[in-house]
Amino acid sequence: VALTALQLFSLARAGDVAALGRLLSRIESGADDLRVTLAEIYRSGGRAHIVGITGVPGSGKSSLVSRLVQAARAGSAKVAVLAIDPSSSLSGGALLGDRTRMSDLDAHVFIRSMATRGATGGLASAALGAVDALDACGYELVFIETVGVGQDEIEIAGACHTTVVVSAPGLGDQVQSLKAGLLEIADVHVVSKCDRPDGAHTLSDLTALMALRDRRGAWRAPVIATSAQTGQGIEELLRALREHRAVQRSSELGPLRERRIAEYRAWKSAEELLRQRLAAARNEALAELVDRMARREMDPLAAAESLLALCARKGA
Ligand SMILES: Nc1nc2c(ncn2[C@@H]2O[C@H](COP(=O)(O)OP(=O)(O)OP(=O)(O)O)[C@@H](O)[C@H]2O)c(=O)[nH]1
Ligand SMILES: [Mg+2]
Repeated sequence: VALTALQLFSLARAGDVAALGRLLSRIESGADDLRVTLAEIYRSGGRAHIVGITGVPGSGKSSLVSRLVQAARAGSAKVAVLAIDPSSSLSGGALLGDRTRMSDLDAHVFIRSMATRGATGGLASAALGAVDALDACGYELVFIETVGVGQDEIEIAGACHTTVVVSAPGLGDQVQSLKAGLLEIADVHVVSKCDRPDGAHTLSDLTALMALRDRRGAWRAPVIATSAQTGQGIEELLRALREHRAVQRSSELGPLRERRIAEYRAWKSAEELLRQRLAAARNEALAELVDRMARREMDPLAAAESLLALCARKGA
């Protein structure tokens, strides 16, 4: 018997990890019966600390997260990782299997990768919906790893309580994350792979760059040197994440961030809804509109207005 999304959610909340996995698959594929469940999930969330980890390809994000998970688990938190994997749309199944087996080792760690662009094309909503589900299921610390390339991926990392931007030595230009426009969104900077001899150079470049920005206020983004190989800086990073959350909780930064995230999500959802409805309206009415335009009986803007009017009717 196929379980409904709501049933899967109840099971997942009660600790059924397989049910949680199936629920996330449905969220990823944008299943039809999700509406009520997603609303219920959103209502029951709000306790987890959501941490976005981003950086250019190969900067060491996954290795760092794996260390962070170990360190956080030692402090006995329930930890989840959602990796937004740009390549896994091709190799999805296999990769997912691997990740699931990794987390089988520890019942309090849940690791999952999500392929870029599921059926509905709404990457941000699917990813953040999945994070809501992890939050509602009692994971206290949730990491989202996204590659810092592409608008959605960067925005997702920014739509978290704490955003970590990973820079690494040896990837060409001194600080590639600067070029990628990532440094702006960092609450915490990491220079990874500091076991490498060229790590010191990247570290001093980034520190110099950050010193130029005199950001006043309750929080100033620290620069932390780490190595996934030796474990250097991992505890310090974990402390910085917790400190950032504590500062948010005791200042205006917390409510401000919550509102910023909520605004982004409402906007993103509206965009996705509109895109879906436009696609439906297009199937229904575009052929006729195009004919009329071809005969010059209708102009492009009037055609657009007709399509939008059809969308509005669908929403009603
Ligand atoms: N020397 C050294 N190498 C590292 C360290 N962390 C990661 N690497 C290497 O850097 C490469 C990329 O590491 P990943 O952790 O997969 O990096 P990523 O940012 O998750 O990569 P993508 O998800 O593909 O963007 C691998 O070859 C790692 O072995 C480190 O602390 N020290
Ligand atoms: Mg990775």
